[in-house]
Amino acid sequence: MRALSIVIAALGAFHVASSGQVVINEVGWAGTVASGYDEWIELYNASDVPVDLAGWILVIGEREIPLSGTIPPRGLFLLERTDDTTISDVAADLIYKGSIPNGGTVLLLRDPEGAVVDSANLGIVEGWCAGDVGRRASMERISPELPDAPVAWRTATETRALDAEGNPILGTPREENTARGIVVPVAVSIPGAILAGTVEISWETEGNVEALQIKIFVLPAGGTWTLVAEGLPPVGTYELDTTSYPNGAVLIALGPFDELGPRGGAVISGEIAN
Ligand SMILES: [Ca+2]
Ligand SMILES: [Ca+2]
Repeated sequence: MRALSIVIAALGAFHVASSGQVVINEVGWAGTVASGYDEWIELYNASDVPVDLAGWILVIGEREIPLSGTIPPRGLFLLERTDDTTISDVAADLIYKGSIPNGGTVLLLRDPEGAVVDSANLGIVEGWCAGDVGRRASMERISPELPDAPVAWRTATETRALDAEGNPILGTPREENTARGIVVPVAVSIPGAILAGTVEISWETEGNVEALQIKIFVLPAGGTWTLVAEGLPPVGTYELDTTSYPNGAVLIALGPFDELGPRGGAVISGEIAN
């Protein structure tokens, strides 16, 4: 019963809906060792049918990039900036123009009807959920099922491709994200979707949970993600005081973290009504 309520909550967290289950899977916002301008982005089709990207738009900050081409079922799609040598040993699916600011921005994926079906870095005040400009490491989504949130992204630590000068890239362009291999299941529940006063959030992390700490983030309506608790045990509860947030839609993200970033998590949508 508990598991069922969790699944529903997780699906409900796709507040941006999903028409094709295409997600922004990886963002090479820091560029590469060869050039900080050599940015790249990877999309993933999490569905069992091909998706024709004609009419789709990837929004990077204020810039709109029209997409074209087809992503096969469970397939990846690589966008390289300016030319195909950005990732020198992997063929791009689409070449685009325009920069991704190192200081952070929001990426949105819009389907032909204009619906926002996914995002990356939404609700972040400054910088990025993950990635590293010093090592030119990408920001990998740890699971396509996990909605965009601070628990959904991790800095890439492995190499699967070469940049324009033949240097290894910390990232996995057009390859499955290595971060997916370290996901620890966590079940999260709240009493209901309407939240008032103090609300108990409970969670259970499965598997090898040594050296993991739970972090909880809250994204109020029209606001930004805030870390509200950290250093919590793998199984536990937390009393969230909702009265400090405005009434309206709210997302609560909870996940186990190791020293390098999130290892999984859940994003629950609710509505604050005090
Ligand atoms: Ca290439
Ligand atoms: Ca990848």
